[in-house]
Amino acid sequence: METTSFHYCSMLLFVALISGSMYAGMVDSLGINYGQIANNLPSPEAVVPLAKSIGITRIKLYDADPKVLKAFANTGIEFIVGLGNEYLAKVQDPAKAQEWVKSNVQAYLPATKITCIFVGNEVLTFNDTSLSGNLLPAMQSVHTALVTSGLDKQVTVTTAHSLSILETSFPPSSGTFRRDLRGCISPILDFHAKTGSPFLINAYPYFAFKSNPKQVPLDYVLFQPNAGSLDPVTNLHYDNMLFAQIDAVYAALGSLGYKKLPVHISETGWPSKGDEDEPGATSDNAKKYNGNLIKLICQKKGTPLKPSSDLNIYVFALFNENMKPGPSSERNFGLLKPDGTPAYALGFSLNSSSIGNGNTSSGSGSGGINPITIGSAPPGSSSNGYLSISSASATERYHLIGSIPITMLWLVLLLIKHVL
Ligand SMILES: *[C@@H]1O[C@H](CO)[C@@H](O)[C@H](O)[C@H]1NC(C)=O
Ligand SMILES: *[C@@H]1O[C@H](CO)[C@@H](O)[C@H](O)[C@H]1NC(C)=O
Ligand SMILES: CC(=O)N[C@H]1CO[C@H](CO)[C@@H](O)[C@@H]1O
Repeated sequence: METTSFHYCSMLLFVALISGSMYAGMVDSLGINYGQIANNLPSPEAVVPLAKSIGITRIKLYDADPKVLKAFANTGIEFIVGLGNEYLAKVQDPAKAQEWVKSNVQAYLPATKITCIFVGNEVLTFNDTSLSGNLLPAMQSVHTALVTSGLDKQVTVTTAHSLSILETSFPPSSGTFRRDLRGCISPILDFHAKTGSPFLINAYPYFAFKSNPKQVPLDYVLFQPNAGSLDPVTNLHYDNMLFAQIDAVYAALGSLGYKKLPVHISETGWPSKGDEDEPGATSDNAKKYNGNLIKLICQKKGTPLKPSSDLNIYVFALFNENMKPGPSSERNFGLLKPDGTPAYALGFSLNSSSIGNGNTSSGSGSGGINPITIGSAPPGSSSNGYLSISSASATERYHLIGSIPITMLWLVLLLIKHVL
C-alpha cells in the first residue's frame, strides 16, 4: 500500500529517431517472468529495486518462493505464483490444497499482492494422460480452497499452456486446438468462464523462426516494418507473428464456444545468445523483439482481432538463468545478467542505486523518485555505473515511483513533453 506507481512510458528518443515518429503513452502494466534456475542471482531484496527500475508492475513466479514473496511485500507489484506439475496429483486432496493456499498465498496477503495462481506449466504438451487428467481437478481443488478462505474474489486460478496445444495457427482465423486435446481443454475453458480467470499462453515467435529461418521473415517476428500478411477469412492484416499467434488462440477458443475468455501471454521473449545451430539468437534481435514489444505494450495496442484489449504480457525473463538445461538460448532469455546489469541495450534506461544491499530508502523523498535523464546522462550521474545502460543508446525511460505530489508529476510530464 505504501507506493503508487506512475509509469510514464515514453518511448525513447532512440525509437523516435529511428522510426521517425514521436511516441508517448502511459503504461500501467509491464509483466515479467522471474525464473530462478540459476546459482548466481541477486537476493530477492536486491531484485526489488531492479524490478522497479525497469517499471515492472507484475511478476510471474514458477513457484511461491517465500523469500521473493516477503521481499516484495508492500511494493504494490502484483504476483502470479505457480504450483508445479509435480504437485498436481497431491493437491487434488482438498486438505492438501487448503494447506498449500494457506502457506503459499494467504500467508503473504495482503502485503504481497498475489492475484493469481497458475496450477501446472504447459501440462498438456507432455502427452502424459495421467498428468493431464490431474490438471483440472487440481485447479478446482485450489479454487475451492480459495473460496473456503474467502480469497476467491482477489485470487484467480489458471494454468499456462504452450502454443503447441494448437493444431493450426495460420491464418489466425483458422486457429484450433489439437484434436486429441479438445476433450480435455473444453472443461478447463468452462472453469475459466465460471471462475473469471484468464487463459494463459506461452507464445514464442522465436521458436517458429528458429525451426524455419528460411521461410519465416525475421522482420515479421521482430515487429520490424514488413509487408505482413492478410488473413483471407477476416481480412485482418498481420504485420507481426506474435499478434497472429494470439489471434489464433482467440480463434481456437471461439471454435469451442469461448470467444470472450481473456487471453494473457504468460511468456514471450527472445534470447540474446544461442548455439551455432540457433539462428536469430543474438543480442541485436533480442533488443528489437523486446524493445518493440514493450513499445507496443506502452501504446496499449491490441491485436487486429481484439484491438481494444490491452496486451497482457509477461516478458520472459528477468534474468539469464545459468542452470537451465537445453541449448544455449535457454540460458539467455534474460533482460538482465545476474549481476543486475542489462544483458543488452534494452532501449530504455535503468536505474537502481541499491543493488547489493537490497535497500531502498522508502521513507525519504529521494527514495520515491528516480531521476529522469534526457538524452545522454549528465557526466558523473552514472558514477555508481550500476544499471545505467550505455547512454550512447540515448534512450530514456521515465519511471516515477512513490508518493510524488501530483503537481510535481505534472511538472515532470510537462518537462518530458517539452524535451521531446
Ligand atoms: C504429443 O502429441 C502430439 C500429437 O499427437 C505430437 O504432435 C507431439 O509431438 C507430441 N509431443 C511430445 C512431447 O511427445
Ligand atoms: C534497510 O534499511 C532499513 C532502514 O534504514 C533497515 O532497518 C534495514 O535493516 C535495511 N535492510 C537491509 C536488507 O539492508
Ligand atoms: C546511474 C544513476 O542514474 N543512478 C541514480 C539512480 O537513482 C538514485 C536515486 O534513486 C540516484 O541517487 C543515482 O544517482
